[in-house]
Amino acid sequence: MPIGELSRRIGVSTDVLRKWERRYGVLKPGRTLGNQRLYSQVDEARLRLMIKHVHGGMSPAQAAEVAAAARFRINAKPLAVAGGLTTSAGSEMVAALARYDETAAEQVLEKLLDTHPATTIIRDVFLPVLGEVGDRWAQGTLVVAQEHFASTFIHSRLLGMARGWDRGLGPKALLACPSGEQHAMGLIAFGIALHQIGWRITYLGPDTPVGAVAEAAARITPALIVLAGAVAGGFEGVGDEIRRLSARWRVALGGAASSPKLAEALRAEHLAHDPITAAQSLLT
Ligand code: B12
Repeated sequence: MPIGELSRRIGVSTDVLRKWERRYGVLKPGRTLGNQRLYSQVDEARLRLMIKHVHGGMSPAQAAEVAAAARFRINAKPLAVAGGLTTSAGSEMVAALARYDETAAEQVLEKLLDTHPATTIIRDVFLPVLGEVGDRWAQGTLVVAQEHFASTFIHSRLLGMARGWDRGLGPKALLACPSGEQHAMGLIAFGIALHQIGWRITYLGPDTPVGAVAEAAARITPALIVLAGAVAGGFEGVGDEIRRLSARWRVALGGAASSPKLAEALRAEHLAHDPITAAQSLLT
């Protein structure tokens, strides 16, 4: 990332960053072909550690030394989703869930987990299964009870895969669905993928007033806030509040309730594509 972006994420001016780089060697930027400095997630992690130690009472020089010596493991590789799943796992899972057979659905999942990364399973099995369940419910070939059973199964497994997503040293993302919005699974999938590329996730869940999101943001100072929803018109009712939020924070909108035009009107970014691809796009 360029220095301006790093400065915005960390909340330290570009002048100070340049000074720290010169004086303490805490940053090791790469260069573009045009010789512009480009900072990595590891640079960001070092800075965050340095700032933490400065706040803890160390001198900047000492804090920089500790941060420079620290070892970080940030997974900045593209997510392991290439290739995709071409098995019949999705249909087997839908069939098991339609007959309320949780054990059989779990067995399908367990087998997949032996051989595929979570993000592949989410993108190529969970999301299509949810789509199919929804379509079949709309067509009347699945009843509400089956739809709820299937959604709850996937919801709980997604939350299981999400455990520990607040750990690490990467930038923080604050995720929530606005008031009245219950469709949270796309957002959880997005958080799981984002964590895999190094971010730390704070998840407030469905039906969260935008004021509560602002309150949490003031406490955790996220580098990004993502609001997501599936119900058409879901963001419009809270448009003014979202605009206020975007005046202070980097805000992005995702899910079917968002569009590039709406996001622009709310001074937010629009996250296009499915949650996994959208998370991946934040690498660049
Ligand atoms: C599960 C589900 C529910 C569950 C949600 C539980 C939960 N914990 O999430 C429950 C039962 C609560 C529910 C309730 C309702 N639902 Co519902 N639900 C679904 C269902 C079956 C799956 C939704 C889902 O999670 N899909 C997985 C996501 C990832 O896929 P997706 O929604 O297609 O999203 C795509 C993109 O938008 C994007 N994306 C989605 N989220 C995000 C987030 C980020 C950050 C990013 C980058 C991208 C992204 O990724 C996907 C593409 O890969 C869909 C059917 C369907 N076809 O999708 C209906 C659906 C979304 N529901 C619908 C409706 C109408 C309702 C109800 C109004 C029904 C009712 N009469 O009560 C209520 C409203 C509740 C509310 N106020 O929010 C409609 C929405 C129509 C619309 N656009 O307005 C759908 C499409 C069903 C339909 N065919 O009519 N629902």
